[in-house]
Amino acid sequence: SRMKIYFCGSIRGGRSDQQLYQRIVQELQKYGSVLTEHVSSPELSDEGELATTGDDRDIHDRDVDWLKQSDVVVAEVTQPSLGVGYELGRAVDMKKKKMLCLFRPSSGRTLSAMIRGAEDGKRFLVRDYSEEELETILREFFSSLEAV
Ligand code: 6K6
Repeated sequence: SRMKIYFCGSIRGGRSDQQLYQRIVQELQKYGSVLTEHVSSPELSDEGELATTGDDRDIHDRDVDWLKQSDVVVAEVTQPSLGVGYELGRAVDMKKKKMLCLFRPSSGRTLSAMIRGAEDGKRFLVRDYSEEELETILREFFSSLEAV
């Protein structure tokens, strides 16, 4: 069966990278099914509102459920987000999940030590990148998984 990919990106933390999330999700769909496509939705504001959604508890419980089901977690971590940090922390404690965090130094930001410092070179990877490297980085990441 296809690989299940959980994509994390900021929602209430701020939506300024939403178009990039869309590109990432499109690219990820080449490698498996993306459980959290809505993170890239242009209809989702930084209030995280969409008429069809339930309350925050439903969102949380459903997302943690999807996180448990996923094989791989890919997070765009340039725009700081409590939700993304929480998802990454929860996923670290779920054994056997492979995680890739993508950070753009061109933003002028410095990534949280709790994310940068979680890198272990195997299960938890942090990659500094620029947008034009996206395809290459994802290709390398997914081919390294096949080799395992
Ligand atoms: C409506 C339609 C789709 O989603 C909504 C409402 N909000 C959320 N839905 C699904 N996942 C969410 C929602 N709000 C936060 N998350 C999860 O937390 C996503 O998986 C993101 O990776 C992360 C964003 O956290 P914040 O703290 O930036 O909101």
